[in-house]
Amino acid sequence: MIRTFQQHRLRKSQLLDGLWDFVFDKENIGQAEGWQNNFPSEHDQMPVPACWNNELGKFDYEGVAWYRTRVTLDDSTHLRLLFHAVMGHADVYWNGEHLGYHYGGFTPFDFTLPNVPAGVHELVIRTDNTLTTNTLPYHIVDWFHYGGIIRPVEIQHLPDVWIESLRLNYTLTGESSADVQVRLKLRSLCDTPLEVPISLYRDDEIFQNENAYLEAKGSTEIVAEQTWSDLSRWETDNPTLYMIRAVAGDDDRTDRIGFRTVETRDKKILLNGKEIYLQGVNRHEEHPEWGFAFPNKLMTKELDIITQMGCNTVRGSHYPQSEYWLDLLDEKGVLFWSEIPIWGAAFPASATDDPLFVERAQIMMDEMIERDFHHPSILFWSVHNEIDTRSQQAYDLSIKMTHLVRSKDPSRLVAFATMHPMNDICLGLFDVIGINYYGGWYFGHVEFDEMLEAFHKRCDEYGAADTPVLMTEFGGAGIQGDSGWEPRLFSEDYQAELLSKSLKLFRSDVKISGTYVWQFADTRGQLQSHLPHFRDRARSFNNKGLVNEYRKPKLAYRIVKAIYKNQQGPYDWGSTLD
Ligand code: ADA
Repeated sequence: MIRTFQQHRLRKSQLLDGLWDFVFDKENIGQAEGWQNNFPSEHDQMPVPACWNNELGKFDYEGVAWYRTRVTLDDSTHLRLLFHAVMGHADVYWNGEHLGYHYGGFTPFDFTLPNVPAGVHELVIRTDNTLTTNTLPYHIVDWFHYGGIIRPVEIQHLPDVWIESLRLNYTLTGESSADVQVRLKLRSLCDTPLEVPISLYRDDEIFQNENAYLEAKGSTEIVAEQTWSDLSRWETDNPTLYMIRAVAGDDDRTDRIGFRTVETRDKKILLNGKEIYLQGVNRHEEHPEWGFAFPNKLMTKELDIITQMGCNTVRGSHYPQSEYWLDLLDEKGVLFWSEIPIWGAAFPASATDDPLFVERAQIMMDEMIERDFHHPSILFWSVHNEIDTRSQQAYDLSIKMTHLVRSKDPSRLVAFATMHPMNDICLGLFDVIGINYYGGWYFGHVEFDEMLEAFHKRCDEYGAADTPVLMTEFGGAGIQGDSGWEPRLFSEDYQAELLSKSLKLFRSDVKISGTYVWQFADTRGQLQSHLPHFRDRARSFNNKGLVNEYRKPKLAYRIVKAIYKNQQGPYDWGSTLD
């Protein structure tokens, strides 16, 4: 399942999950040798979706790899090939013909093939997960950069007229009423003009019927505007959701929406007009056995573990997470911070001058917003993490990215995470500021007090006096099982103490509106023996998780839970830290 609900009842769709033929192309000769037509006879097999690095003998391969599968059609049909996520560069071939290229990793792309004859067809994909100076992420990055087809590939059978997109925009006009605008984009694959009946449904009740006329191979857009009443707001403790469905002739599409407002005032974040304090964790969608191809089944448990510790929010560090996860957040009323993988701690300011880098960032951001627009759980679109926001280059990039986000979706807050809070020149450009600060780990002790005071003054000077501030990262490593009588670096005790002290400090600062602990679970680091980076990562993991990589709790989980749930008792470190 891509989503937690059925998206199509009329449109036939099938996931091409399973074992595909697979071969590495270490010398990058496949295209020159025409592997798209002549797939090497000596090949392996690889599950789809999956990351190749999780299979034996393929752990640290970065580079080009080819996949092949066959699709058998009983009847001639129009097809849509939908790739939910392929890491890096992807070239897609259908019976040897190049359908197109996509660069990305965590967002979907598709191809439409009209009038495909019955029979057996060959689908070949060339992927390349190589990181360079203009990829997202940059080639030095603090997580394991897996390769492969990480999310399902779907084939959909399209009728002559199909629904290309369904978009619902709304403005809340009262406690339970909204002005709603539904935009439906239709496309025709037919050689002659056509008329199709359209029906729009709210929770299975029709609210609009009309006909659409399409020229031969043409497209059209239907816009329906209505006032809806009797609506319940999507609240964290009562996350009411509404299904919205469009039927156009023989095609249909369902999506889901929740009605809520999000805004900021006097450094506070307001959900449905009420101030909300955010208690969260950073989550990589990663697991040592599955890499980025995180199974749906584990997401349910993951979210239970997160909500049981008193979290009302998750930061999707550092890339667009799967739609299934976002659906679960919508259903549980958990707020989400969504971002693209501009992870800048290791790159020079000049790296963002490269127009290809900027273009890739804009496309990825655009695709993420396009895909996830309806999720009520998403409050923040975050445009970059830890780039050199002291520089003019970062300022210019921030202008471009914030313009893009605001033009695509003015209904949410535009955010970023800074690692240079004291010298940041971009503070005034955003709706929300995130601070990543590793006092007590990479440097010094947990002494944020003075720094925060000076930072708040800087915000006043840079036009961000009223902008909410979130602590988007803080923490330290604790190796699960390493506990003792004293809080030594890398022990569970040190990590727990550091987080406890940090949280108490942040929570006592009225100018901070929330905290995201770094991080929910231990994650594989980019550590490879031939590379010089991150050599302080014990076990080749980033060990700052509240739970280990198999989601087993550390002491820090219980400490943070006690603080987030305002519990007193054995897990309250209380005055021993002062
Ligand atoms: C940064 C970064 C994280 C992680 C963290 C750490 O703040 O954003 O991805 O690398 O540091 O563990 O050092």
